[in-house]
Amino acid sequence: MKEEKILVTSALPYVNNIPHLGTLICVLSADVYTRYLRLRKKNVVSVLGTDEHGTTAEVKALEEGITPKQLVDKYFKIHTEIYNWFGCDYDCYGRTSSKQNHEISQDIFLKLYKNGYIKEDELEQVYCKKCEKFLADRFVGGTCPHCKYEHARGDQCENCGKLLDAVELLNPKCSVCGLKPEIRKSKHLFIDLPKLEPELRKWIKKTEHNWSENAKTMAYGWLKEGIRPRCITRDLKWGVPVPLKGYEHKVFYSWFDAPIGYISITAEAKKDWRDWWHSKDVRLVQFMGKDNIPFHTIMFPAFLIGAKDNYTLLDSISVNEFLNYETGQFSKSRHQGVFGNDAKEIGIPADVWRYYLMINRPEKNDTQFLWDDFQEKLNNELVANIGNFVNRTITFTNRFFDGVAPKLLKKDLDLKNRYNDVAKLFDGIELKKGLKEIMNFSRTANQYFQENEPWKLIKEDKKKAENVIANLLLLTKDLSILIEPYLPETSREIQRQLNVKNLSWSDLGTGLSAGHKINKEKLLFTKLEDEEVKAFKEKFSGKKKPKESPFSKLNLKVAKVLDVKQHPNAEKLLVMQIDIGEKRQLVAGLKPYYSFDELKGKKIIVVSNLQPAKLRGEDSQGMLLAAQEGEKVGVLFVEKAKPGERVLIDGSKPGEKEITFNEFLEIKLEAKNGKAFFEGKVLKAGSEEVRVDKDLSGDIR
Ligand code: B3M
Ligand code: ZN
Repeated sequence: MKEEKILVTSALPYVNNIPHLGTLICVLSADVYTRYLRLRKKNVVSVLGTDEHGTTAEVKALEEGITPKQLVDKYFKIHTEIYNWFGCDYDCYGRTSSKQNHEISQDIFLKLYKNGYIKEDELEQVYCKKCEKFLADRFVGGTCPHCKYEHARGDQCENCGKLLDAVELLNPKCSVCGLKPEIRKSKHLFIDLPKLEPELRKWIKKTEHNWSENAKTMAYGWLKEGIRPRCITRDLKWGVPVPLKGYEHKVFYSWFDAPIGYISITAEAKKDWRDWWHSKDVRLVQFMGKDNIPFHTIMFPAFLIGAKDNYTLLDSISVNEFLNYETGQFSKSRHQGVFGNDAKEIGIPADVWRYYLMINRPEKNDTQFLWDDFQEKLNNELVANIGNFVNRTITFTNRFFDGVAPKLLKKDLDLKNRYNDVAKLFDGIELKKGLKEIMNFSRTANQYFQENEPWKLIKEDKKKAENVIANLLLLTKDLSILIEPYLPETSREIQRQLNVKNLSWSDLGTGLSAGHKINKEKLLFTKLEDEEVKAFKEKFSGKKKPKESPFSKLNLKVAKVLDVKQHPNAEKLLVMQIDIGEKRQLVAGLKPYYSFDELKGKKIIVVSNLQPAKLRGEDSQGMLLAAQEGEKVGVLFVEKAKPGERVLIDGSKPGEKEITFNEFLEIKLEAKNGKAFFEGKVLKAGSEEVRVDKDLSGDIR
C-alpha cells in the first residue's frame, strides 16, 4: 500500500488587523492536528499564510494613510510574530500577495476560461466621475431604500441592519469626494457554477462523510438555494490582475486567489509541491471558521474541478464556530478582549493560552473567553493536575533515588486502550475531547501516585517503592508525549527534566531504562491569583478608555486671509495666502461663490493638521471649512479671535497628529442657522462662537 500523504491547511487570516484569540482557534487547531500526525510519523505537510487582498485591505490602508502594500507588510509582520509566539509550527508559511500566487491564480483562471467555465456579464455599479473610479459598496453613502435612514453605507444600513447593494441607495454620495456618483455598466467575469454543478454534486456526495455536520448543512444549503454564476472580478487596483483582454484594469475577487494561496504557499516552500497538489493519494484536511464553509466546499473545489488539472480536492473539513470575549465581542477599537499581542505581553505562557483555547474550542456552538474560567482551568487543571503530578514524580525520584530511574518490573496500569482512545479522537479531529481524554490520563496518573503512597512505601517496602516510581516515570513520559500537540513547550520541558528528547507516539508505554539519570525538578505552571484576574478583566474590558470623540482628531485654527489669486490651472479654484500664526498657502474651490474682495481680510477656520496636498500643481497646506446649503456655500469665520487661535467644542482638545482627508470626512460637522456644530456642540474660538457666512444650514466640509 502506498504511504498516505496528508496535507493540512488553516484558513488564511486577513492581514488588516491584529488577530485576537478567536482568530487563533483555527490556526492553533490545524497546528495541534499536524503535530499529532508528526508524532505518528505520518507524511504530513501543513500550510498557513496571510490573506492579503480585498476591499478591506484597501479600506484599512486608506484609513491608516498608507498604501495597501505598506499595510499588508506591516500586519504580515505582526501576524507572523504572533503565530510564532504561540508555538505554531507550519511547514509552509506565506502570503497571498506573492508572485507565486499571482502566477498560479492566473494559471487556474486561464484553464477555467479555456475549459468554458467563465462567463461574461454586465453589472451595474456605482462610478464616481471626479475620483475616476468604481466605488466599492462601502465607499458610497446615501439614504437607505428600506428604512430611509440618511447615513446608510452602500454595503449595509446600520440603522435597519439590511445588507444593501450600493446601486440601491437613494441620494448616493461618493464618500471620498462627496459628489453624486453615477450608475455605470461594467463587464465582469463569472464562474459558471451551474455548468459545474453535476460534477460538484458527484464529488460532494463522495466526500461529505468526512465533513463536520455544519459543513454539510451549509454546502447543501447553497446547492439547494440554486447555484448561480458568481462574479470573480473586482474594480480594484490591489489584487491579482485578470489576464484577459478587456479586463486589464480589474483584479480577481479575493476569494478567488485566497484559497489558491494554499497551493502557492506550498509551491514556494517545497520543490515537490506538485506531488501534494496534483495527486490522488493526498488527503487534504482543511480547518476554518464557519463563515468560510461555502468557499471551501463549493467555490474552491469548483475552481479546481473546472481547471481539469488533477488538483487535490478537500477530503476532511474541520469547522470551528466563534469565540466571544466575556459577554461581548472582541473589539480592537474599543480595547475589548485579548489580542495576540496582548497575550504575548502580559506574561502568561503560550501553552496556557493554547490549553484554554483548545479545551474551550467552539466546536458545535460559539464559546466564550471568560477570565474566571481561564483562571480556574489554569489553577485547577494545569497547575493542580499535570503540573502537580509531574512535579511530585520528579521531586520524589530526585529525593529518594538520587535522580536515577529504578527498574520497571511490572506495569501496574493497562494503558494501551487509553492511548488508542486518544488516537481515535485525534484521527476524528475531535481536538477538544482529545485534550479532555489526556487530562483524564493525567488524573489517573495522579490517583496512582496517591493510592500507592510512595512516601510510605519507601520506608516499608523499598522494592515495591522502586516499581511504583518506575511506573510513575513511565506515566510522566507518556504524558509528555500525549500532550505535545497541545502544549509543545510543556512537553519539551517535561522531557528535559526526564532527560529524554524528541519522543514520538511509538515511545508510549515503555519505561525509562534502569539507571537512567534524570534532571532536577522545576515547576511547569504558576497559578493565576485573584488580584491578577481582576486587573486583567479591567484592562481588557473596553470600559477604561471612553471612546475618544472623533472631533479631537481635528486641529482647527483661525486663519486670516492675506491674499487671494486665481488658480493658474483650475477655473473653480482659488489660491490663498493665509496667516494661521504662521504663513501658509491654501487651495479652495470657492471661485463660484466668493469674490476676491469678499475673502481678503476675512478670518476663516482652517483644518491645520490635514496632510498637505498638491491640487492641480499648487500646494495646499490645510483646508478651510465651509457649509453648503443647496447651491449656496458659506465659509466659517470669526470676527474677534486672532489668527492662530484654536477652535474647539466644550471639553475637547486639539488633535496632535496629521490626519488624512478620509479621516476628516468621518467627522461630521454641521451648520445650523449660521452656527457651526459637532454633535450638537457649538464650535468656538476662545469664547467667541464661530459663525457661518450667509447664515446657512447644512453639511460642513
Ligand atoms: N481570510 C476569511 C477569514 O479570515 C479569509 C479566509 C481565507 S481562507 C483561503 O475568516
Ligand atoms: Zn468621488
